[in-house]
Amino acid sequence: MLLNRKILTLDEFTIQQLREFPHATGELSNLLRDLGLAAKRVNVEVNKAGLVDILGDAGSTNVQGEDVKKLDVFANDQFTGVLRHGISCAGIASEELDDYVAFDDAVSRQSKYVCLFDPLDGSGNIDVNVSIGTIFGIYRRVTGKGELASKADFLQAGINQVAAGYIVYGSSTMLVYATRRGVNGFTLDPSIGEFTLSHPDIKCPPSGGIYSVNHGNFFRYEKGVQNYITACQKKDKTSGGPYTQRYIGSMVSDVHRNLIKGGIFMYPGTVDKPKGKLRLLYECNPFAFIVEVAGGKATNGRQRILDIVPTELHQRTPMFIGSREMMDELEQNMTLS
Ligand code: P6P
Repeated sequence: MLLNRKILTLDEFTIQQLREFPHATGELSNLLRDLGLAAKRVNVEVNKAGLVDILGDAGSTNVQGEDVKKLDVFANDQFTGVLRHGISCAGIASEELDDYVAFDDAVSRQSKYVCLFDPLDGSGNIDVNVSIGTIFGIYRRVTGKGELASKADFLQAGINQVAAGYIVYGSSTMLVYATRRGVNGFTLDPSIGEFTLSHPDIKCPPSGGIYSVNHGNFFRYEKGVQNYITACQKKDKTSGGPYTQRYIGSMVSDVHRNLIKGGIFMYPGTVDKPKGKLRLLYECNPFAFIVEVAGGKATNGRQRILDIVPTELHQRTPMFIGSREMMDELEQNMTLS
């Protein structure tokens, strides 16, 4: 039963979904509400990043060997904190933390989910005011309720995700999340401080005219990828083009745009970095889940992203994701070469 209002908040939407599953415990709704709360707190700091000395390196470097910006640390603390003090999460893994964290208290030990996230992806763009984002994936734990979460809970194939989503801190702040029932987008309404349903039932167009890739690495990509990029540049009206190249350098923004408008995002491996740059567990798996539910595809060039069985928390993978027909054309080029 839809409430007698057009605008649903995130909480109202998740509770409405819950009402359709009487046996559901409400833990997933609680977890999504917790993530929404942390996102609102991060959004406040992101919006004023240029005004206070929250910019600049925190002096440390994270497991990726990258300079850590203070906002990275703040965002990580916010998402870790709300999940630790919630009632739905047994533990977390984060781009900013060397290892996973099992929440060792009686309530968390009884929780049935674990959450993996990149608290602030694209943080290199903070200082130049380019949009950045948070990416998260939610899994049912494989260890028993009452036990401490273990690494096995986090090293699950992406196909096991119960839900996945992202927040994009851009011209407006949006939270998009997917369950197997669909993908829905919520825009933060500052007047009431709530995420409100703005993009119901998002579908990825089967094709599009946007391709996103870092051209600077073109001659380091394998031949099939080079051939596909060249084919994108040669598209004309008779072959479904011309295509446009759009690459912000912030995965959340690039993939979000392509999800809505249709397109393909590529972060291929290179000669010197065959696994590419992007992280499987908390960058690629969540987006692969979301885009597949919306009707698109996501592979590492040879295998479905969601089928990859992880061996390490921070392992990298080449990433190709987007509209189904564009992905099929890419795969044909990679097979032929
Ligand atoms: P490059 C940001 O650092 C990030 O992880 C993604 O958000 C983005 O798509 C990618 O790296 C950009 O990497 O090497 O093209 O600058």
